Amino acid sequence: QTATTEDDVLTNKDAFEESFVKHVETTLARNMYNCDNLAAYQATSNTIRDALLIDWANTQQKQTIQDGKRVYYLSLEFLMGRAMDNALINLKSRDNTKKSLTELGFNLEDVLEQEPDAALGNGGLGRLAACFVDSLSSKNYSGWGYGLNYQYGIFKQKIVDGYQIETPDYWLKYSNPWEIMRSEIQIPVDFYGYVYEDHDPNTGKAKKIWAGGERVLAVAADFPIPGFNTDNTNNLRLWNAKPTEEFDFTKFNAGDYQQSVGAQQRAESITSVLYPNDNFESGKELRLKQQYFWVAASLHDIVRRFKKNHKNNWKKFPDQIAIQLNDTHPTLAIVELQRILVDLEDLEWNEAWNIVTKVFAYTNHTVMSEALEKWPVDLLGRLLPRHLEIIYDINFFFLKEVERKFPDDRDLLGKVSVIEENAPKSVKMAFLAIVGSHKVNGVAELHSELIKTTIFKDFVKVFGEDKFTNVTNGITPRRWLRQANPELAALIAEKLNDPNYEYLTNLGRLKKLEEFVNDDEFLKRWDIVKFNNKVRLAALVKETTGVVLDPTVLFDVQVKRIHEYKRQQLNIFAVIYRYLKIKELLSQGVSVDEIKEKYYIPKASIFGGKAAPGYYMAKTIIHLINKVGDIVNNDPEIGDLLKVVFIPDYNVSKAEIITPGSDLSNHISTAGTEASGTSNMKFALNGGLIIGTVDGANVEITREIGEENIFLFGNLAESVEDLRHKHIYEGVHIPQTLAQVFSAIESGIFGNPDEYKALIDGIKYHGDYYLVSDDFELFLAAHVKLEKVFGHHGGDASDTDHLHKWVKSAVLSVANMGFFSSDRCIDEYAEDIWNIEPLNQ
Ligand code: 26Q
Repeated sequence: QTATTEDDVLTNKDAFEESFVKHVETTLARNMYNCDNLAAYQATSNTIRDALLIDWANTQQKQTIQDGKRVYYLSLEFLMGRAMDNALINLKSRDNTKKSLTELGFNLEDVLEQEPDAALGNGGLGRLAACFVDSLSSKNYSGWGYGLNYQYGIFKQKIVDGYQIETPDYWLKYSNPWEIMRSEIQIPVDFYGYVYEDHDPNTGKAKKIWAGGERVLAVAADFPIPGFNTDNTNNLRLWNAKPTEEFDFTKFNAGDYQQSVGAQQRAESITSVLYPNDNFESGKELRLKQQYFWVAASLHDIVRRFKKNHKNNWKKFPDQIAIQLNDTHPTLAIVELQRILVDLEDLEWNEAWNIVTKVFAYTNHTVMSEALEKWPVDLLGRLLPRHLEIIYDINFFFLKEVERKFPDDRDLLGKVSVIEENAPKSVKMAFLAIVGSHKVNGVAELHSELIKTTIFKDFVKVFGEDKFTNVTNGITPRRWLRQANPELAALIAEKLNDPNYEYLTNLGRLKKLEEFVNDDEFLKRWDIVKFNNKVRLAALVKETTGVVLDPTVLFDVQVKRIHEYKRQQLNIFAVIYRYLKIKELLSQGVSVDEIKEKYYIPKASIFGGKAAPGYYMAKTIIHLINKVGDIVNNDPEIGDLLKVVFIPDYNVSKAEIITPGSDLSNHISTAGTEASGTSNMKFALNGGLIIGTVDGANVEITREIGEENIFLFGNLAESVEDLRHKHIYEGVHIPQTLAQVFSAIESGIFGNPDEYKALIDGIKYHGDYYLVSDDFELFLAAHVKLEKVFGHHGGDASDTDHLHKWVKSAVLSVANMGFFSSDRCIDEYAEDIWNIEPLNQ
C-alpha cells in the first residue's frame, strides 16, 4: 500500500523518498550507497520534475480546451538561472524536500548548489524574459516563451592577473532534468537558395516560389514553467538545430562522403553558442541565421497549432494569438508570417498584412545607436532571398501610405524608410518592427518618452502617439525576494500575517510594512537580517577572491554588465580618489579612528560583471578595478577602511547572494542611456539603498519610495546633448579631484599606465562621451551625504542613529516597491497590448 501519486512527492516524505530512491536506481543507474550530492540533485530534480509534468500536461490540456488567446514571448535570451529552488518554492514543496533530504543524509542547500545556471542570456533583457515567464504562469495567463537551446550559455569569466579570461559554459555536461526533449516535433527551416515566379495552375495567378538552398531541422525542447500558488504551468520551448537526413548526393557521388557529412553536421552550430554582446550589434551571418532559424520554427509551430483548431479561418488568427518581440532580434517573424500567409496560404497581401500587424508588438530596450540592429541587404538577400523581397514590398506599401498622408513633407520618406541607402545598404530592424507591429513600448517612463522624441520621432508623426506606449519593467518577487532572501521574506510574511506568502503575488501588500517603521524592535530584526545576508556575501567574496571583508562596513555594490555607459569607471575613479585622500590624511598623522569619525567611514567596494569579449574599453575597466583592489587590499595602513573586490563570473546564482547583502548599490549610467535597469529594483526590494542617476527606472523608483530614500545625483538627460557638444567645441574640463586620480593612475601605482591610456584619453581628449568629468564631483558629494546617513554602523543593533535613518529608509523602500513586480508588468502588457485575460483555474 505504498503506491503514491506524483503529487504526493511534493508534500509527503515517504513518497518523496520512494521516488528519490527509484530515480537513483533506475534513472541514474546508481545505488544509495554511493550517492553523492550530484546524484542527490539529479534524483531530487527528477522527482520534482515528475510532479511538474502532471501540472504542465493538465495546464496545456486546459488551455487547449478553453481555446482562449495565447501570448508568445519571442526572446533570443532566457537568463533562467537555476530551476530547482524556484520549482520547490512555486510548488510549495521546499519544506518537505528539505526534511526528506535531511533524513536521507543530504543538505538541501548543498544539493541545490549542484545545479548549473541556465545562463542563456547576457544580462537585463534575458533576465527580464525569465521574470516574465514566471509571472505569466503565476498570474494564470496562457503564455509561452520561444527561444534557442544554446549548448553554450554566456561564457564563464575568470580573472587572471586582473584580466578577464573567457571560458566556455558547457552547461549540459550532465543531462538536464528540466528539459523535455520533443524529438517528434521537428520543423524544417530553409536558408539560401533562390526565388522564381510560377503560375498557380488553377487560378493562373503569379506566385513566388523559394527553392533550393540548405535545410536544417528545428527540434523542440520544452521547459515547464511552474507558477506560484497555482497549478498553471506554462511552456518555454527552446529549439535545437539538427541536421536533416537529406544528403548532398553530388558530393557523395564525387566520393566525398566525409565532406558531405561534415556539411550536415555544421547545422548544429546554429544553436551552439549565445552571442555574448550586450547592447551591441555585431552583424555576423551566424547571428542572422540563429534569428531566422528560431523565428521560422516558432512561427510554423504557432501556425500549425492554430490550424489544428481553426483550419484556415485566418480572420480568427489575431483573436487567438499575440506575439511579443523582445527587442528587434525576432523582427524577421513579421516577414515570415507575411510570407506564410501570402506565399503558402494564398492570402491577398493586404489581408495578410492586416493580420500580421494585429498580432505583433515590439519592445524596445535601447536608444543607443551601436545597439540598433541593421542587416546589410546583400547578406540578408543571400541568406533569405524571398524575405528580402517581402521587406522591400512592406517598405514600398508603407512609404506609399506615408506619401499619401503627408504629401508635402519631402524629407519624411527618407527618414522613415526601412531601408538605409548608405553603404552598405541595409535593413533597419527597429523600423521594420515598428511598421509591422500594432504597439511599440519602451521599458521605463523616461525611456519610453525618449524613444518618442529621438530615434522614433518620425514614426510618432506617421502612426500617431497611441501606437507608442510604456510598460515599466518588473522583477519576479518569488526569485528575487523569497528565494534570494528567505530571512527577509519570512520577516515580512510574519509582519503581514501572511503565512502562505500570498503577498508574493500581491506585492502591493508590502505597503503595510510602513506601519512598523517606528517600531525599534522591528528595525533591529530587519537590520540583523541584513547583517546575516552581508555575512553570506562576505563568504562568497572570501571564496571567490580570497579577500576578507568585515560585514559591519558599508557594502557598496555595482554588479552588472561592464559597459562605458553604465560607468563602472566613474565608480572606480571615486574609489581611487578615496584611497588617495585616506593616504594623504594618514601621512599627515591623522589616526585611523579619526578618519573613520570625521572623514571616511569604512567601506567595501564590490564589483562584478562581464565584458563582451571584444570590448576593449570594458576589459580595461575590469583590469583597473582588479589592480586597484590589489594595491588597496594589500596596503597595511588601510585595513578595514577600504576594500575593493571584483567577484568573478557574476551570474544569476551569484546575484541571489549579492543582492540581499548590499547596503548600497550603484545605478549610475549617463542620464538617458539605461533604458530601465532591473537590478535597481532587486536591490531596493531587498532593503538596499540606491545611489543613482536620474535615468531609467530610477526615476519611477524614486517616485514610489520617496526622494528622501534614494541618493540621486548627476546631470539630467536633457543636458546630455549640450554637454557633449560643449566637450567637443570647448574642450573637456577635468575637475581637480579627477585630475588627481588620473595623475595617480599615470604615475603607475596601478601597473603600467599605458594599459589605461585609452580609458583616460577618452575622457580627456576624445569628448568624454559618457560625461564622467561632469558627474564626478556630484558623485563624490552624493557619497558624503549618504555616508553621513549610514553612520558608523557597527552591525550592532545598538546604533540607533543608523537604525532611525538608514534602516528606516530601507523599510520604506521595500514597503513601496510593490509596483515593480513583474506581475504588474505582465498585467499591463495583457491589458494594453495583448488583449488577453487570465485563465479560469
Ligand atoms: C544584437 C545584435 C547582435 C548581437 C547581439 C545583440 C544584442 C544582444 C543583447 C543586443 C542587445 C542585447 C541586450 C540588451 C539588454 O540587455 N538591454 C537591457 O534591457 C533591460 C530590460 O529591459 C533594461 O533594463 C536595460 O536598461 C537594457 O540595457
